[in-house]
Amino acid sequence: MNGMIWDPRWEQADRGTLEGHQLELLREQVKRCFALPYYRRKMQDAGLSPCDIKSLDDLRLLPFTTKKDFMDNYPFGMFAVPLNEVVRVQGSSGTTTGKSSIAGYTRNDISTWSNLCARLATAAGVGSQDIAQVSFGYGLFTGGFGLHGGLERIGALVIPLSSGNTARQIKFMMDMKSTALISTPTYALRIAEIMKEQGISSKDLFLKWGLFGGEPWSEAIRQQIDAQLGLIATDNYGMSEVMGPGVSYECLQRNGMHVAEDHFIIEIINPETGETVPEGEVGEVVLTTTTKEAVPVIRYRTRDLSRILPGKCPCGRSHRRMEKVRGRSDDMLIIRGVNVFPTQIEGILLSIEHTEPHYQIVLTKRGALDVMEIQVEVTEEIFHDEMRRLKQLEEEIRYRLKNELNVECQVKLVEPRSLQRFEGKARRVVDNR
Ligand code: DLL
Repeated sequence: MNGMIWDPRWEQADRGTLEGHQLELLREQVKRCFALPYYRRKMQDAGLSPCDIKSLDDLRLLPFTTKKDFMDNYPFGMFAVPLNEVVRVQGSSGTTTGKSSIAGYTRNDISTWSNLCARLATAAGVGSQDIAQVSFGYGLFTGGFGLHGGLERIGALVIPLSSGNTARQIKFMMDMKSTALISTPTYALRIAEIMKEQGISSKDLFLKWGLFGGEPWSEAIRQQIDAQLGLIATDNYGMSEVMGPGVSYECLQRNGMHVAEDHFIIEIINPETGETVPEGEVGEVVLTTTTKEAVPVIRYRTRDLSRILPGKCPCGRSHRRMEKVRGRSDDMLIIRGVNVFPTQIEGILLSIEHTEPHYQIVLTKRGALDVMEIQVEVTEEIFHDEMRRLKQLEEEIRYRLKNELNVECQVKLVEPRSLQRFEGKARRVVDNR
């Protein structure tokens, strides 16, 4: 299935044109950054001046930018224009550090951002005839305002509900006949759960498209959302330091997220050495903006792990695709020497019958040993079943995790609806070590 393309000139540009454009923009941006004390110091420390950037490969000479740089220069130290040219700030959700990094936008930046979110919405199937319910939080978080701008730009009817008050979300979906839902995947599942409690099925709704992002989610969760809400769920990715949503997005082929390469340059590096990994290998995503005015960023280390997918996408977009993000390198759990991501655990849990997509990973220490307990809700039906069946289920989960991920863990089946629910991004791991 292929939908429309919002900006065919750039989304379908051939590689040569695209790379020529990237280089031209990069050189201009490096010049602009050199005028900033923050970047000038970093570049001078590396013995570089803007004229050293002669090819796209020379990007590798430039120093990285990290979240810490945003923190150290909080709130406006990374801004490249006078504050009177900045029309808005947004910020990160602060889940990692508890502190927000502040991103600023000029009037042009806001326009570019809306355009990029218009691309992602179009790629996900949405058009001017759609009624789009935005259930991302509005506020500093970039999800709400970002998608809002893009959806308005394509002419969809936008309902800016923000997240929360799930019963009202469902009422609006029915009353207004919303055709697109925009939220975190976690919140989409929560909406589906409350619908079930209220005896409402996807057939009572009008949803066709689901635009989800902001956190890692497995293919197994996607299938559940598709089925429970009766829509086509697509993934999209971004972070406030770089822009917000709109950095990369899936088309209806749902086989990786097209990176908006006319605005961002993507690199995949080995997080330990900082070197670029061979094409197609998994590593840390590093992004450079090429058109942002207020807060241009050079080689931002996202900590997110992904890879560039080979081959062309049948949708006709030429921009390269990155694989669904597995998680942040800081989310990776190391349990008795074995590395594992919560999304991998999620994939296995959901492939087992009688489990619900609500789980929590609790880490504790017993002496020097790490102990991982996986608490997972089971279906109503099995919860009231005999002990033997519950024990079997527990055993099956433990066996699959050991067999497929090589992790030893304890499994605790818990009552339906007993674990915490989230209206934005989920927090799956409780670390009591
Ligand atoms: O989450 C921006 C966004 C909003 C993207 C809505 C898509 C939709 P931050 O709050 O700054 O910005 O968090 C950025 O969230 O570095 C990833 O670790 C994670 N993340 C965002 N989208 C995805 C995704 C927004 N599709 C951080 N898959 C990023 C996996 C994601 N992780």
